[in-house]
Amino acid sequence: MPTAPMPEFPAGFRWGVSTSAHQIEGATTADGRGPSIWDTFAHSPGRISDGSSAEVACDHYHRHTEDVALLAGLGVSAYRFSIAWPRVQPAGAGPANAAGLDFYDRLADGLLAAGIDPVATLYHWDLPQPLEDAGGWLHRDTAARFAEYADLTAARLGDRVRLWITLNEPFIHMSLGYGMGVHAPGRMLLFDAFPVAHHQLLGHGLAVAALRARTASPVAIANNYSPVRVLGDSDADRAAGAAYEALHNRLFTDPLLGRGYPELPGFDAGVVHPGDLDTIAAPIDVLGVNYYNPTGVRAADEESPLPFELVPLEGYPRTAFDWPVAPDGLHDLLRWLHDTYGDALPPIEITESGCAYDDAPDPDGRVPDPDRIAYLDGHLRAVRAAIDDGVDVRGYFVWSLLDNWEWAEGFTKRFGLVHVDYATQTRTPKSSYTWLRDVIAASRPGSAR
Ligand code: PNW
Repeated sequence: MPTAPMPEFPAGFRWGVSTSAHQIEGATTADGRGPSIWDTFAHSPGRISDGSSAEVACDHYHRHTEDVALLAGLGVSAYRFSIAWPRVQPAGAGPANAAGLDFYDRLADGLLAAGIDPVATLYHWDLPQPLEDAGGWLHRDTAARFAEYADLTAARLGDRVRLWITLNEPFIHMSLGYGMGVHAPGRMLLFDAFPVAHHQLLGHGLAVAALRARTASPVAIANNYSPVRVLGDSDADRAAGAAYEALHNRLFTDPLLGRGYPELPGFDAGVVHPGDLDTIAAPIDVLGVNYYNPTGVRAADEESPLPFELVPLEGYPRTAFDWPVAPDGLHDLLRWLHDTYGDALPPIEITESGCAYDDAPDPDGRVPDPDRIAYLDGHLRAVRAAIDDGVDVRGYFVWSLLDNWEWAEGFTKRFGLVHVDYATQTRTPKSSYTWLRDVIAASRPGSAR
């Protein structure tokens, strides 16, 4: 699909792709790995739309060499993967399981040999089940356990990981995992899930300190953000927009950047101990931004338990997930972060951006995905426009390298630049892979553009 030439990105701009351990690795009992909350959740009837689990997934645990070759072929300068806590500490506590860390050792070495920076996320939602049995992220002690795990992992990989990311999307983990029960661990606590926010942030702050003691590499967190579109122009609509803004965009950012918690109805400050806010506000080097779409918000009915109502946005094309395709939302979001946090805002890297479509091989064995090309083209231009506005964006990671196990949606949503036939584990680069490869190559210094 022809697109106009991509505008230039600053020298040193980091091009990458992202994955997460539980969505691609499989091998869930290999080499001493313990069970995570997602193993338990997927084996509970009715939780996953296609009844699948991630026991095999993309079998990346055994095929990482082939997958690193796909990364090298794409020409990315970085690869963001996550480390499975239950491989490193099968019971969530105690000494490191060396065999589990060996896998990430091989992966990091393979990446470095291919000239690709390893970017490691410590926690992409796969809590060791024994920690959930003890209360999970509702329990303050989980934050200390997380820092211990960070220390063990950095002791082994600290010399090779080029950027550490503590948590992935703590908002989604809290809201879908503990608030609404549609993700693991499947708890439906609504606003009683707020302690999960604080304990994740506390774990982040403690892990930053643990990482600083082990490595000189930069440290980040990956938050997801959704620019708020207020529908309606009453004071009640605007108040609803502000409430949703506080919940989705500020709850996990204000305290990180030294502002304490935003006002939130139902937030019980009793879990916040003296000193916690200082721990949480430990300086980070990069803010990871995961962006998928904006959110339409208006005032809720009187009877609603929520201080807002979420409304589907009209007038946008939609992905196979029914999410609106809105590159303008990414531009708005980056400006919002810049305007809201000013000098407190560290440099940004887009740590996830991508889309699901029903991609399938054609009779010639190719996988054309013009909608994904249009999606990436639009979102990269939005990043470029934000840079022109003065926002310091240093990198862009596509979600995802491979089609993979999309949590409660099982194998039904394909986000990859590379198609995976799960029956045979055959990988087929889609047309978006070739397109992105060419965009990256054209952006390299010295390329004839
Ligand atoms: C992110 N929402 O999750 C995750 O970091 C990835 O693991 C996941 O595969 C990817 O986005 C695509 O879903 C999200 O409901 C899950 O708004 C749900 C939402 C957003 C992000």
